[in-house]
Amino acid sequence: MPVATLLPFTATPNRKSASPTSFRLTEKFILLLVFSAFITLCFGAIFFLPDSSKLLSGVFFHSSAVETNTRIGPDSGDPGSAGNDERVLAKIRKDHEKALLEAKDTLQKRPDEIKQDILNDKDKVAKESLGQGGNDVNSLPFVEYHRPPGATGHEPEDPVAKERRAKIKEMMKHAWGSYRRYAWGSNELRPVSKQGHSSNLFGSIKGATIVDALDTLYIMEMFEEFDAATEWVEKNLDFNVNAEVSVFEVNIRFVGGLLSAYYLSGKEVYRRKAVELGEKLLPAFKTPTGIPWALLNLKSGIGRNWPWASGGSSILAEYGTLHLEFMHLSKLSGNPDFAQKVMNIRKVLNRLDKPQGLYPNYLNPNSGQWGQHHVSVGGLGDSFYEYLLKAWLMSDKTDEEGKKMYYDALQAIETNLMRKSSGGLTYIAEWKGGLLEHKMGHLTCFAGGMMALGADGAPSDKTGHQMEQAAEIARTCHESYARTALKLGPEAFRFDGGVEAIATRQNEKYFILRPEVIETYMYMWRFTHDPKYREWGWEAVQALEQHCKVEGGYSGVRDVYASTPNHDDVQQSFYLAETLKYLYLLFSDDDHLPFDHWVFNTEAHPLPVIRKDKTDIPNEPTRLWVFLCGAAASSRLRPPAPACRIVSPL
Ligand code: DMJ
Repeated sequence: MPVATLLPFTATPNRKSASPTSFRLTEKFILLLVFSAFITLCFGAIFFLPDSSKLLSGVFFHSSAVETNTRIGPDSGDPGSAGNDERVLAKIRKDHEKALLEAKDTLQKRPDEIKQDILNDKDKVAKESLGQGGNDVNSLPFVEYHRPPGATGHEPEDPVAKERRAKIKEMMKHAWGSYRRYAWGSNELRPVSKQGHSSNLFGSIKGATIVDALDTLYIMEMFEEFDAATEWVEKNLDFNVNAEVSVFEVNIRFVGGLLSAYYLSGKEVYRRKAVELGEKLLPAFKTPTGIPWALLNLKSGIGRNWPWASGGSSILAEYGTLHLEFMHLSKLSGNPDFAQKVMNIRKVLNRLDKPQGLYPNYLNPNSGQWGQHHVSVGGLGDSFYEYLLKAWLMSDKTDEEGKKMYYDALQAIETNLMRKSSGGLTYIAEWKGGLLEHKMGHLTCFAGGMMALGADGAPSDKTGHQMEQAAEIARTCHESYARTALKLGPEAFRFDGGVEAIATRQNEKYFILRPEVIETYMYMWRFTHDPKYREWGWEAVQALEQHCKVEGGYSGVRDVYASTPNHDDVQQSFYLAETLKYLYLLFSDDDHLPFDHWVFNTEAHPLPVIRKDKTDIPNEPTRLWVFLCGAAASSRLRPPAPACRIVSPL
């Protein structure tokens, strides 16, 4: 059948005039069939033909959207596609369910659990604000800087004090100027041979004298020198070294020095460097107990203990002298790790039995057990006790745990270690498994100052007694100087074999410019204003000038009992950090670095008291907003939208 015959309305010459009524029944049926088939086809086309606009855009308009989709493939989440709509809907549904579950969960929690969750979130955000892994010190949180009171002083009215104070500044100029001339950038100066000196305590970190002296330069208002030192720190102080350092020494001198320089000057570089170095020290705490290693390779993060330490132990005066600096590092960085690490040290110590209430100097970081039972308030033990007291003072007297540990320890020391010689000199002996060695180190002489500082807070009316003990220790230590030829104190002195406050062994007769005796004079002067302490300090100044001063700086001496000095050719960095600073403060008025605002770390670096009412401290680096929007709890560093209910800042 020709096609033309199947088309009902196609005119053909012979049918043009034909009437429809003239179709036969079969023809009508065929026409109906064709017509309905055509309608079905058109209707179906609506559903099955591709979308023309898309088809056209794909063919004629090479749009970027199409290109992008082609590149990233069919599952790329094209929001226009039906599959993606499905996925988006599914995600919304899932998030909604999750939020409901979380809200339900939160409602079932106890308030303390909710608080802990908030703190965890806060920690997390604080860490994130430090960058990945908490290591990016360039992204430290913003801290508003407020200089604590008394960063610089003024000339004393008393003409003698004024003149003596000026003299000590001259001494600092000589020590610093010589270092700058002969050893700039080295850790220390050899003042006799006029060259640099590096102790392996600092690995290959450089510039110990610069960092240790920063705050002394500042408080003596040697600002030109301070600026030169700042420039050196900015350009040269580098902690990216593949070297093993003493965690304790690096902490007290470098971290402490940088923190003080920050608090005195407000210069950000010091905060940044302190936190950077602090982060580098954290791997030292990777031990089974969290008691840190003594030595740490700053690159590999591998730690170990001094090979000579009893049974692989860590040393009390080392792991116990991190607290002040680490609390400030947490404050300035927003990273709670520092504080947690040092608080954990206390936890370990508080779990252990203490022989007669005493703390042995050796503790194994793997087993958490004491090593040899050797107790000392001098070398190996000293600054642990100092930091317990100062942690309490630095916390604005809120750290009750530190306070209790200090006064309990002091009581045990008084009972078991403090003795009076037949000549009436009070001293602090060393304790070895229950037996006393009647020897007192120069280092132990700091205890006079510590006891004076703590006397005011002593329990059960012991304030007066502790002040008396402090004064007795100061007197004994002064005697140890007065009984030498050079009027400088030996490294250790004994109360046995018929002698009192005298070194009997050749290897204990040296003086290396240490500060502890002068430190005690300074505290005693501040608390009593008894002029003898200034006189004793002045005697030490004269001896230093006479026997330690050389053309190229100041040097230690090998034998304080010899009539002429034999120089050891080292100008220790603590001479500038501590000895000269304490002398300067001894002849300054009490409002210079006042004790109610500042606490000195064990290297004499002043750190501000952290106020409980947060009034004068630059230490609120992060403010975390925790809020409820609908049912979902969230947290972030900015305030939430007004519609949300704020749960915290707490
Ligand atoms: C300083 O580094 C510190 O005072 C430390 O606590 C003990 N020894 C020296 C100074 O003698």
